Amino acid sequence: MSQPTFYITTPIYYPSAKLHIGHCYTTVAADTMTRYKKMRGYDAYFLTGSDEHGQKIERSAAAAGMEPLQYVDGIIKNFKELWRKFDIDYSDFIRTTEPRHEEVVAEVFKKLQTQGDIYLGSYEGHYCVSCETFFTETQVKESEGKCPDCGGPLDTVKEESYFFRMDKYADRLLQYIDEHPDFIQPLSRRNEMVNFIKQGLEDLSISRTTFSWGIPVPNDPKHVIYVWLDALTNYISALGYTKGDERFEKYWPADVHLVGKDIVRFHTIIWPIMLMALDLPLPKKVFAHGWILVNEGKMSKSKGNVVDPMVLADKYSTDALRYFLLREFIFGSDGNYSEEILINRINIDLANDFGNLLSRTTAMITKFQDGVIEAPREKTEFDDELLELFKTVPEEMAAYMEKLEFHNALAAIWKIVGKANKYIDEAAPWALNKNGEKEKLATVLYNMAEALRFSSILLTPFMPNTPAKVWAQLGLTELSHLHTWDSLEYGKIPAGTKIDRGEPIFPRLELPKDDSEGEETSKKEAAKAAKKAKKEAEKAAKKAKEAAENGLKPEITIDDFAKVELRVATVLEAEKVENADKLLKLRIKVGEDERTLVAGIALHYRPEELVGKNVVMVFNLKPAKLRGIESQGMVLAASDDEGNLQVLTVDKVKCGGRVK
Ligand code: ME8
Repeated sequence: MSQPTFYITTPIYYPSAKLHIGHCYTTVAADTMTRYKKMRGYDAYFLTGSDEHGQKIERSAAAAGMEPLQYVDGIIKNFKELWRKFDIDYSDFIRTTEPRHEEVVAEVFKKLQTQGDIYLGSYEGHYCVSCETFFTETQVKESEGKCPDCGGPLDTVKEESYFFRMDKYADRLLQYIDEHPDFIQPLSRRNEMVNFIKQGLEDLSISRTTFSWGIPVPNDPKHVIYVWLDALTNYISALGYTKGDERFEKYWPADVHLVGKDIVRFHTIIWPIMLMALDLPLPKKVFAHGWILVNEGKMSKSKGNVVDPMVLADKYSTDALRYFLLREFIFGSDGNYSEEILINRINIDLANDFGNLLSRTTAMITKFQDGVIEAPREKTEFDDELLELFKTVPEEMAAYMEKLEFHNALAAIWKIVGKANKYIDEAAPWALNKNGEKEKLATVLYNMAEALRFSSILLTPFMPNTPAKVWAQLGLTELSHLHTWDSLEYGKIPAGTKIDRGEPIFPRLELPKDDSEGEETSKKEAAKAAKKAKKEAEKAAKKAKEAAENGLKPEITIDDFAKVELRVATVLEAEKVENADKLLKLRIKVGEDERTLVAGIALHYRPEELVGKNVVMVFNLKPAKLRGIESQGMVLAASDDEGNLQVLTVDKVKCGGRVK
């Protein structure tokens, strides 16, 4: 059987912008997916590159006193350096200024023109140089003369232009979207695009005469080809389309185009229509991820809130950053970034959970078995659950990867990590050692090592460097056949393996000190902040109204939330409240404090089921009398429309712990 192929792309980035973690997000996702597919036996091809033409670049180069190509050359060097630093193992990096690309774009233009899909007309309208996008009169009216996408100034353009007949293909595209439910993802984007197409597509202006930094229109060089028509073609020019290149046959259509949500329209309307006109198959999937926000706003150079990935990479490891990007944010939704969130994620998941598992395992194998992994011998009552996860988690992770749900794939891997840490606490190898139960001890230590091997294999696509560190400490470096997907079977570590305990792989990090205190805020900044606050208040009011209409509570700030003190409480006693079907009276302990609570959960829990549980409660709720009993706080529970109710419990954090 021939090897299955997988072709994935990122957008090609503009070299005028400084790359930030938003760009790394897409690229890390594509790299992870490629590594994962390779691990599963695919011939995976990953394309990225740079989008180097257009008025924006021409202007930036002029401002820097350089020729455009000279200007972009320098920036592309930095791009490549960044990708190297993040272990981005692309198969090809395409620059739209390369002849191999320019030739294909010219050929595509000629073909579409010859078959009558491109015609010469005149364009009068609005153009945003920053977004390199044309806008219709209606769009501009709605945005009060500003760019509807970025809010920046618009140029009024009146010039002779070539047009691409988009409307001709609108029905075919709608039908395609309808017949291919997976084509545009997530679903919300798909609905948005369908509505957009149904409103009617205007013919697209695809050439410009007012600047020259672009690919000339064949036989009419006073026009340059519209930068998006040029850029989108990269996905096929890189494969040698029209050149008889076997890569085109092999990899097209693409399995996934990863894009940010701001450029979905180009990828799910213009691009598919271009492909239909070229009589080429459409990509199987366009997946739009959300934005990484800083203080709820999109990162941009003009706002000065750009987070530089090089700086972060030097401070934290790129493996940790790659993990963070794909674990913290839900691929498809927006998410807020701060250094504090990053550090917490590294500390909790990597230092505490994963790093500690390695430290504990290697420490105990060193101490109790002279640094040798022995064969598992006598079973313990705690083994089964962990061994069951070895069977189920790989497939669970694989299913999430297919759906590009990276955060869930990582959460699945963490089931093994979490369970293994709990397993240590339950099986207590130190006690087995003390009691001379060597047979069981060997089993527990072996299973801990296997948990590390399994999780490291599954983490390989996400963190290209960390697994090697684990192999080294477990003494498995030379046994590369135990690092593969196919080796995900319990019991593969040979008995007698000598481990090599090393330093913690993810040391705990300190949160940075807040140095904003004492900073002088200039009047200008204060005015700007006031304006922003007003705008935010208006936005919040609008959101609250919408939320109320949808039966939801209004949005709150983190400060609102911080007023609620949530704590872990152990239930000491529980009994029914007389003459009240739904109420249970609980005696709980929170740290040193003992309290009485009344909870409306009697239809879902028998009193004895709750005793000993660590529940989550609102600690600073004003006491209230219920059926004559003073309830000092409230137990949290989740419920759904089907009448299920479940009290929130935690199993690792001790009584008195805080919930944030
Ligand atoms: O749009 N969070 O290039 P570009 C997440 N050249 N993603 C972000 C982001 C953020 N804060 N900021 C930007 C272009 N992005 C075109 C593409 S493809 C044929 C041509 C993402 O340099 C953004 O959503 O502006 C988009 O996917 C990519 O970075 C855009 O980079």
